[in-house]
Amino acid sequence: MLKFYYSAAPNPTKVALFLEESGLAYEPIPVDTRKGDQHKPEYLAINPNAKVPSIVDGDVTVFDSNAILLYLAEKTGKFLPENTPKARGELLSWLMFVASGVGPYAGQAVHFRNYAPEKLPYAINRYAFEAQRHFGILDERLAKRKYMLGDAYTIVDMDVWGWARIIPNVLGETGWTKFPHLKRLVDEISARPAAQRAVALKDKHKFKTEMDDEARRALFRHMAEKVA
Ligand SMILES: N[C@@H](CCC(=O)N[C@@H](CS)C(=O)NCC(=O)O)C(=O)O
Repeated sequence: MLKFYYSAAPNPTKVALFLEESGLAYEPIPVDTRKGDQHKPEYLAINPNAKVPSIVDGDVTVFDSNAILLYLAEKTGKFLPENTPKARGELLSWLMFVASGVGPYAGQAVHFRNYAPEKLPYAINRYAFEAQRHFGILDERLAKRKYMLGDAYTIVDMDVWGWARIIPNVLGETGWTKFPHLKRLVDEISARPAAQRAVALKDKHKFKTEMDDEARRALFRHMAEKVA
């Protein structure tokens, strides 16, 4: 059975959404990143980047959430747009936009807002600004169409949902006010039974919740090494 290495964080949760939506049988395997499971040799053999999510599907290993979404969509033939060069161009563009823009900027915005040991106004504002700018681009697109690629719910919507559902963590409590169209999409997806199962998946295992020294050592390894 397909093995799904996960935690409760945004990138694994969007893959959990696909797995739940598609009905693929899978075994969820917890990777407790606050305990440092991502750095264990057995996990590094699956994902040398020491992050979640990853999947092992028979003799196929895939890591990085966007690669996994595309792999699973192509494997099942589900949640893809029509098979034309134009639609595929849009699919790849928006998947990469989320992978290289939305995810990294939102992640760093959360880091500097909530976890950095010093509150650095420059860093907080830079990442919040860029996260807000990326969410704004999604919102503008969703003002003109029901889903990211048009009339059909696809892996791009799942990808967007994974990060947009935590907008209050990224931009603060008033974060939603500027993105009514994105909020409409997130609310619609969050109400789906598959999304509720994806969010509840974390309760199948006990994940550490404390952000203590062990967690900081595992997640913020730069704190122990001066590079620049
Ligand atoms: N590009 C990767 C990023 C994965 C990533 O950053 N995962 C986070 C959770 S959302 C993680 O594993 N954090 C633990 C760590 O950084 O040690 C993807 O899209 O899957």
